[in-house]
Amino acid sequence: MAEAGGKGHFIVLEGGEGAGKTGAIAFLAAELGARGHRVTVTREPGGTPEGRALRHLLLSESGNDWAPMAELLLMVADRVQHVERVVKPALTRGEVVISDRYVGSTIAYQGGGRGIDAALILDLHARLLDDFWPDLTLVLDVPPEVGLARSRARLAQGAVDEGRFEGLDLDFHRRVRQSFLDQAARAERFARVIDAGRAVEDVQGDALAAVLDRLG
Ligand code: Z5A
Repeated sequence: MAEAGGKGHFIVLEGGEGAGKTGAIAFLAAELGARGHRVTVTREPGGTPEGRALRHLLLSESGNDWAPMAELLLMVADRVQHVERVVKPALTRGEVVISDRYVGSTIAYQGGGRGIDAALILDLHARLLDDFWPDLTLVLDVPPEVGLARSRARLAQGAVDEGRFEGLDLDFHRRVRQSFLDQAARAERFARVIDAGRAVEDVQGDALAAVLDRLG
């Protein structure tokens, strides 16, 4: 397994809908910046111009009905472009890269959620991405009922609708959550689960402590 290379650090935040990743990433970027780190904030899908086109195809609700394998390959295509064009160059420059989602999401959504064999996803990751893994993955864990309610409340306030996954049934989201927890249990050293059902300040404080611990 190749860990994130170069001089920088590759940090990933994972979790179900409405877990609080976006807010936590903004907080982490500000805190690390204040400590003198150069930080690149990015996301999947959509961390590159090419990936933004894929993100629209994958997440907009406008009639797209991807077969699970096609959805998987588009997620992987986005990741290859993202790692080659954004993540690795920033790590080579010595930056801390914080990504909103990575391969853990593919294992959770296309694996746990859609039912694709996780071994195939890991094999694709090994072959196409040279088994490139983050230095630290934080799983923000919240029951899907809570996370989906947060996302819907935000949508009601006029957020852009990218609801193709949010619209799936609760069982789908429960399988996604379980997959994240299973992944974290298997990769204990590089993955931390954070209870994201608590107050924002507590969640973000724990995330920062875990990142500072990993950065040494
Ligand atoms: N996907 C996939 O299937 N396969 C893959 O390989 C990859 C992705 C990479 C887009 O991801 C979709 O892509 C995703 C899986 C799929 N599924 N969906 N949908 P995304 O990360 O862009 O979308 P998201 O998970 O829906 O993002 P989100 O709803 O924005 O969640 P978040 O970033 O974790 O949460 P947030 O924006 O920080 O917070 C959401 C709201 O909750 C907001 O109003 C906050 O103020 C509120 N919030 C946050 N924390 C709290 C606490 N602690 N208390 C109360 N309220 C809170």
